[in-house]
Amino acid sequence: MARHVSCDDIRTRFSHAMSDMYRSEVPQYGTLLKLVADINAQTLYHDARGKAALTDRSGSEMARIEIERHGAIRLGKAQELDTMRRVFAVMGMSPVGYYDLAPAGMPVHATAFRPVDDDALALNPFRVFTSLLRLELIEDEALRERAADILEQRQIFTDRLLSLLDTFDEQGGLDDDDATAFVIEALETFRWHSHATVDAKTYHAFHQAHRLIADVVCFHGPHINHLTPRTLDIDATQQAMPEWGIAPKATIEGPPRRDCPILLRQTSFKALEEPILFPAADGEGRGEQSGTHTARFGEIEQRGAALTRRGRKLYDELLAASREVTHGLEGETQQKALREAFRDFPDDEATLRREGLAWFEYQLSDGANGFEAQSLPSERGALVEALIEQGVMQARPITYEDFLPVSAAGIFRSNLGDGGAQHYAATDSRADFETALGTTVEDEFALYERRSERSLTACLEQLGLSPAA
Ligand code: OOG
Ligand code: NI
Repeated sequence: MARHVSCDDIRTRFSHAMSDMYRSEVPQYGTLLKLVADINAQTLYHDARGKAALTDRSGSEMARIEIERHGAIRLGKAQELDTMRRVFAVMGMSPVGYYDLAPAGMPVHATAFRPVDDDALALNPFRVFTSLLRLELIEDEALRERAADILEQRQIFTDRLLSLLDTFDEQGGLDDDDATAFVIEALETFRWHSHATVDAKTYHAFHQAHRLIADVVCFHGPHINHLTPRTLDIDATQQAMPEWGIAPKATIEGPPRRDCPILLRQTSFKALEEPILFPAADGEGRGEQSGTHTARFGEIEQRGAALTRRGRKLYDELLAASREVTHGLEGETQQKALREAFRDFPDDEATLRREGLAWFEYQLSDGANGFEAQSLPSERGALVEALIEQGVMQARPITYEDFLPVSAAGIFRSNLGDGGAQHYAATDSRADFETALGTTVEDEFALYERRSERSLTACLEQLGLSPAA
């Protein structure tokens, strides 16, 4: 039997193909890639911050940074999400985390498909933030039913892709020809279609209810709406954007700039107003009507350390509290107020580790033999600190691989324009999402914890110390 191509390989082929497609569809994305490459090179050259911005200064993260991207799509119905899960499974990507955007006024909930194993992440951490429209949040009953009917009729996957998914499930993999076909066919689902599937009147009715609804319901498929490269210095990139002819949104989402970067900082450039065509009402293709649609944009991100539940709680609290002082501020003034609001969040690695605020992974130092086992404490935390102090073991922060709901809402909003958001009552819809998905989403905290534990256990075993404690 022909050999199977690894899921990691298929993911990398696909992410390159997607990046090429998006660059030709949205030329500003190509400009953004150049700018980010430029800033990253400069940052690494001037060292300190650049290397500090990569949690793994030893190399594997340096290697992945150039190809690292995340994208986003918005799906319309449960069946689409379920099949999309199978598509991403072929690329070694699993659903991680649940993001409810309703409290932020977006009628969607979401997960992030991404690789979860250390090796796969090191090779290519390609992620896709995948939202599902919540039709039940459309208040007008007639409009809600209309949306459901339209979505019911569409098929966003090609027949060939569906049969390749069956092949993958039956054979447990794809051979080289099938993998090539898979990439080509899967790409079709993410392609932009300038023809709307509904007439202008219907489009405007959905648009009126919520711009997001029009974006999801009125097209042939869930066009990829942005692809995001990872920058090592988001402040410098944001600042340079206008010189490169790119207009960024006014504020950077997420935590402030720090010596030890945490979580995720993001900013985007405004969605383009693109020409679209509405089918003629006479059904004969005569008298197509032209219009415009804004959906696709560009974004950059800077990633820092993953936080523990405790660290995340502190982050969420400080962020919520910061609202009062940052409200209405923009640019550097906003960032300054945000930094001030975060001054109680420790900003050195040792404190983040000792206080259990961020996740770390461990490795033995070169020539880590000469340590004094007798004088070591038995309590786990004290043992870790003693080994680090003796220079036997090193700790480094684990990179945050996920998203932030408040930031995501800010990114959505910046593309929908003012007045895009609405008020939706908070409901617990995670179970509905998982039913549509056909599985439960993985808990991101558990993934980081496992990674940290695994690395520590390996170190202790190599030192002949009992990993239990
Ligand atoms: C997704 C926005 C969320 C991020 O980086 O937080 C996102 C969307 O607009 O569909 O991509
Ligand atoms: Ni994004």
